[in-house]
Amino acid sequence: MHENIINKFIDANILLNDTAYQKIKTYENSFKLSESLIEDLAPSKEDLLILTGEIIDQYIKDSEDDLYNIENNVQKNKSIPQSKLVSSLPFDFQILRDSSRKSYTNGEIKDFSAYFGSRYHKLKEILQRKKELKTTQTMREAGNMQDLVKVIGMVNDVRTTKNNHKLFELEDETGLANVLVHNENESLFEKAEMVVKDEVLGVVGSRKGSLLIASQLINPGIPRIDEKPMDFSTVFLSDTHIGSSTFLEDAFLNFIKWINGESGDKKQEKIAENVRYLIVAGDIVDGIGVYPNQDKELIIKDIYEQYDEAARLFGEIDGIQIIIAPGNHDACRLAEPQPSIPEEYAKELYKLKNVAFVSNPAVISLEGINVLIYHGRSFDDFAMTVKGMSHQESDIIMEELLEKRHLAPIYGERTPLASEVEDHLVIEDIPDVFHTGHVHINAYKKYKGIHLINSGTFQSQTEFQKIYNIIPTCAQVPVLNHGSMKLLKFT
Ligand code: D5M
Ligand code: FE
Ligand code: ZN
Repeated sequence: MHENIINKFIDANILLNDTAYQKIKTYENSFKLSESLIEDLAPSKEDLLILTGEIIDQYIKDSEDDLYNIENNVQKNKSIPQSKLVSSLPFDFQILRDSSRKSYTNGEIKDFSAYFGSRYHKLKEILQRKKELKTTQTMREAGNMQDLVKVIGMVNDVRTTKNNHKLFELEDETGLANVLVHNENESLFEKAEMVVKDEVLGVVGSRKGSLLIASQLINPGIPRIDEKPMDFSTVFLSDTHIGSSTFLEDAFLNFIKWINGESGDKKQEKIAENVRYLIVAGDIVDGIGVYPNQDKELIIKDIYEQYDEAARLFGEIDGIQIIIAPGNHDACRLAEPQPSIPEEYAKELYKLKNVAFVSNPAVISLEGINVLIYHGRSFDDFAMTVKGMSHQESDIIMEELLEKRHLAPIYGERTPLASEVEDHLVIEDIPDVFHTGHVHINAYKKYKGIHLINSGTFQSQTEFQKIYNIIPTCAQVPVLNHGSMKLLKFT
């Protein structure tokens, strides 16, 4: 394990001195600390960084500094909150991708095949940009070849053989291939354990009878991106579940006071001054009839009144552009892509001048920073089917979604997908920020230069979550403050 850590640092051109090594080794979560040190400090290819104990102490201190507790310490003698001055600048906010107006389906079988065709072609094109997959064979051609074979296909089926090898059925328009990944090939086998049904994958291998023995599994993948400067701040929310008796109203009111510049210490007030945008990634209200006996936990039992209450609360927020996407509790079609919350349910919210509604998923640009918003329903499927994945660490799932370039590859499990003529869940452009919710547990990681953010919840544990042993992290709000992550805790 510890040798593994050292090798990871060496691969990233970072050498550890003895004290640095001891500090990492004895840290509570040494694996996570190593990962973030490598991500944040990684020198360029030609440089070498020597990591000392002092650098690590400072790094840990700075990270802990990012966690603030905001008690209800309302400030007196305040004239105009600074946020109002900052927000007098015009917002530079654009919706880059929104499926609300493009999404039509009549649910016929021919749409179903068009849908998978669209997914396959979009992802194949991304895969073929890779040098290993510039020239590939179709499944039919590969069936007649003896030596090295390169194919691109959609995974129909994933199985573990009785000898504990992995076997996939891979399909393109011309036929099928049975791909075998030997368990002796450890690193390849590890990758094979991440493969899920209906993703699109490149395979390099050789034929053996009716099998294709894989030597490489290739994801569409993403490159490392350069971070763009951000001279403003964005607040990320999701899963407020307004209308539920478990909605933490007091903490939320405290959050509103902070964002309006009316509470918090000097440091927190400074962050609030910079906030120009607030994104809500779904489940803004608790909805009705979402799970059995939900009504027993509702304080507002009418969906229209739930949105009225949301309008009352979000209406308190001043001088900030708010962007709202739906989740599986909102009054929307459940099948993804979900169109934006309909105006008929949320009349009062629609009256607020500073609120915009987008689909789930959606891509928006905030002053040139591209944010991919996705509620996160497919996390349930990943947590249930992929070894090592869980609701607790949605950042690991988010990484894998980016590498697969698809937000919800698994069809027909917990995530309902609309069989459209176009697959809107393919991740076509690399975002600067990937914002999700749904799991009710905060997560943050910088991955290949992209901020992966799960914004937690303002709902305490429900009866349903007790059954699944989901322990939510409540009222903790991530803020990307001039490009650096702060987590503000509201009590
Ligand atoms: O989701 C609240 C929490 O419950 C979140 O952690 C995901 C989890 N959840 C929701 N539905 C399921 C299913 N079907 N299986 C497993 N876990 C699930 P929310 O969308 O707010 O109800
Ligand atoms: Fe939720
Ligand atoms: Zn949800």
